[in-house]
Amino acid sequence: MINDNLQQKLLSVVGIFFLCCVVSLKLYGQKQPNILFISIDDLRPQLGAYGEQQMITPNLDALAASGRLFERHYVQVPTCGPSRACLLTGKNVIKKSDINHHHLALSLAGTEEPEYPETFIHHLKRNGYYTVGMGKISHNDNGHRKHEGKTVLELPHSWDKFVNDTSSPWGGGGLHAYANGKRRTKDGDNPPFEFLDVPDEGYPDGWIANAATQQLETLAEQKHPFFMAVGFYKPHLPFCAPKKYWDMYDHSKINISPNPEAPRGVSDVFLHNSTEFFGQYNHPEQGGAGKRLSDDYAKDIVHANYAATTYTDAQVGKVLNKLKALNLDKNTIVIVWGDHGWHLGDHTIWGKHSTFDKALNSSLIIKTPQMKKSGIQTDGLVATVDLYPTICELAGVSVPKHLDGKSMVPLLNNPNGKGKKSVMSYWRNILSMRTDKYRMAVFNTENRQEIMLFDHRVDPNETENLASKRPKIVRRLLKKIKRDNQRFLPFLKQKE
Ligand SMILES: [Ca+2]
Repeated sequence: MINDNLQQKLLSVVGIFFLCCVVSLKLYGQKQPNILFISIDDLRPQLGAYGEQQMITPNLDALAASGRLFERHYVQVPTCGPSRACLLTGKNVIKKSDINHHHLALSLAGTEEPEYPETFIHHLKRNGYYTVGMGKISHNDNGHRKHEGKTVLELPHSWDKFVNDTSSPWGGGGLHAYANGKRRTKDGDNPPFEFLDVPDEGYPDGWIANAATQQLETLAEQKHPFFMAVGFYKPHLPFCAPKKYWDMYDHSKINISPNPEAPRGVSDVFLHNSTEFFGQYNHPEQGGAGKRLSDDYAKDIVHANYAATTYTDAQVGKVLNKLKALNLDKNTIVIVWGDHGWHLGDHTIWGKHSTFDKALNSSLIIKTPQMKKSGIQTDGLVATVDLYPTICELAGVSVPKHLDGKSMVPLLNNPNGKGKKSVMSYWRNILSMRTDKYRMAVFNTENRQEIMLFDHRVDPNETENLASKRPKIVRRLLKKIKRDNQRFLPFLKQKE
């Protein structure tokens, strides 16, 4: 028997509990976080925060110091469009034809609104978020494409608003841009880098930063939580920025790649001739697979890449400072994502499009309000497809079924937590898998199989292929690749 006094006490406790629930839900409702998503084109993990002493990236470093830096974030495809498609849909590519810059936009532009969300942005929009984008997010630099004679959004149902300032010298967008409204042309004189003495708005990312800060002022007045995506173009080729960013670096102290030679024992199928770099820009020297450039010219290019990265860092700083000035930083999640890595002469490659770590490992920083253990980086393995469920969890919205990724929130809460056991990446006839210790890539056609294996515990720069020396590990990892991937290269052979 419960006496009256105890019963009253119990009822009071239950009442207080329910009141607390209602109050906290209300508070939660009011405080549903905003999300600022910044994508930076071709940003390899080359920031001061990643231990790159030469880099001048104070704004991204400060973000990492108050958020979580992911040291081992791997993209699924080492090129712009497909990597962004994996980010946006939370799904791996399933066939070689998916590896096309316009694959996602071609499948979505002009379509009716589907029941299953077209992207995570669409999902946020359906769940109370006001969504706004600008710059290079899906693939095209202004978020639009031609479809049946009309200009339509690449992601037709994801955006409440897509900002594209056509009054800019480039008429909006800004991919492959030079100063004064010029762009790379098919047969023209296209220098790989340019540093004119112009203000930040002399190149397109200055315009993107201004659009983003103006947009934040509008968003600060709105009641709905917002998702804002800002897509910066640099350091994608051509490496361009106002001259002051070039001048910040002492040219004599620029280091070239620590692993400029092709790795020992690696088949040619894993190397390439850097056709984007050598084919689309004019150079005083010509390189190619297995052929190094002179150290002097390599130094010029590395210097240019660093300066273009510093320029973008400064634009990111403008956006983050505005977020703070508007007092939005207290309730805004900030994510900075690089769409893939880049070989700055590593392995004789100048560009992306490879299945080495240098092309697949890219920058990722996430900062959430009231983050625990902020400023401590994590070496847990994560994949780009993991961002979709991560963002859903942070935003407090449901996670759709059939995603290929896994939430990174445990690593946001505890940098020492465990990441994934492996991350798979895809490129033409190659599957490449990163585990805690190894990277193994398999080139596979119906007539030929080639394998490369690197032990990252002793060879982080991937200089020696160990596939023939470690047959047991190759067998084990090949089995795992076969098990984890059944769609992309379905005829993958098992080594006996
Ligand atoms: Ca890119």
